[in-house]
Amino acid sequence: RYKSYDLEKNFGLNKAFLNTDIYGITGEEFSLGRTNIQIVEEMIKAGIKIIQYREKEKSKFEKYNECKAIRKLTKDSGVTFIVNDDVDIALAVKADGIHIGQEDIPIEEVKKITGNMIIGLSTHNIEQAKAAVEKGADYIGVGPIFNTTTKKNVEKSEGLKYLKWVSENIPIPYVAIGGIKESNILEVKRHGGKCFAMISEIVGSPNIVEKVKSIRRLLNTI
Ligand code: 3NM
Repeated sequence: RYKSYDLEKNFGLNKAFLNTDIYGITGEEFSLGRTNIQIVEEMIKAGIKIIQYREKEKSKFEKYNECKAIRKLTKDSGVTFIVNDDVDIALAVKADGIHIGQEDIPIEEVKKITGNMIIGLSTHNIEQAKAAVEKGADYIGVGPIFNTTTKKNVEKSEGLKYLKWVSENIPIPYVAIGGIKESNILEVKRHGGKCFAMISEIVGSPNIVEKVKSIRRLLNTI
């Protein structure tokens, strides 16, 4: 366990929101013609409890409008809503959290702006994971576990080996991400995965409710 971390201080907030198996993320280009909003509706129907809005192509205005609608859908169904990258949009729509990457404004600065909103940070190696804990991330992304073409210019990672290390050393919640599919998810679970983020595998599925059911059945076999 990573020593300098104050478990008491941060865990109160964390346990509830990441005590879940599947972390849903939007990705309209893989959504078979469905909109981000339609995808979120399907994810909610499927019983996904945490959903991140991730959209790299649209204008702020379009993103804001979609997030406003998604905020309503998630609020009405008790789903945690996280916005990727855009701190201003997260604040404007009163999202539950913000997710940032290594190339964004430093997490300590974001925390000053977002107060006690949940803050997640993408990490790709041990040093980044340790720094994330020290700087007060509420949870970290751990990836890419496998090759993925969904995220452009993603930093390389030792994947499963890095995940295993995190599972044994990092006290805050962590989400495995990158190339995770129904076909390899048990391998990820065997390397310490507890919460699994998938974009293409879920939004690219014609029947999200059935896909999630099938993944959950599989996860329950080990
Ligand atoms: N972040 P898919 S990998 C958004 O390693 C994202 O931090 C990653 O998409 C990271 O499930 C990734 O389609 C893409 O592979 C995940």
